Amino acid sequence: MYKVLLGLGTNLGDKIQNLEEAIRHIKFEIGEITKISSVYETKAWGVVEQDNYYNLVLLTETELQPFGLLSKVLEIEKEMGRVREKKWDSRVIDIDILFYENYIISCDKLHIPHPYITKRNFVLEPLNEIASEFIHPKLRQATSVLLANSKDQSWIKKLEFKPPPEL
Ligand code: PH2
Ligand code: MG
Ligand code: MG
Repeated sequence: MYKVLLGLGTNLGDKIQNLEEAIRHIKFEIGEITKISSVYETKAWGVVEQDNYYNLVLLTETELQPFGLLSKVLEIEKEMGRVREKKWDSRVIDIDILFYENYIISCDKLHIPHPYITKRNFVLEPLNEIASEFIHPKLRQATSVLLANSKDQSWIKKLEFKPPPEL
């Protein structure tokens, strides 16, 4: 079993329902979810005039290899009705592979660790909630240190809602 940290984001439609549906897909098609962060409301990063996002990070254990996992993630996004037009367009669901064990992979279609982790509090905050001591394999620093050093000034609001792991 391989430990994988995924980042989820949504800013279209019923955001809580989208997160719950994605969690259900992940559980059945990727692997058991062993940790899950709270949901964080965040301002759309890198784009203007988009609805706020709901973001969370979860830890799953899977038998899938990195590229098999990527295909599965894209399949789930598609099944949930994601249409890809412009980069960073609003989306019903985005599932990003943040870390796969301590692997470092740099290919056209797959970059692990996810290249923007350190630039985005909407990833660092929820990641810190469930994996504060996890060491970034490239930067060799713990999540808590990356968050403390983050230059992202955007606001982030932790919601009361935390998806139940038994969804
Ligand atoms: N995802 C993006 C672009 N901007 N902003 C927030 N707040 N949350 C996201 O998940 C997000 C974003 C591209 O994947
Ligand atoms: Mg993304
Ligand atoms: Mg993505």
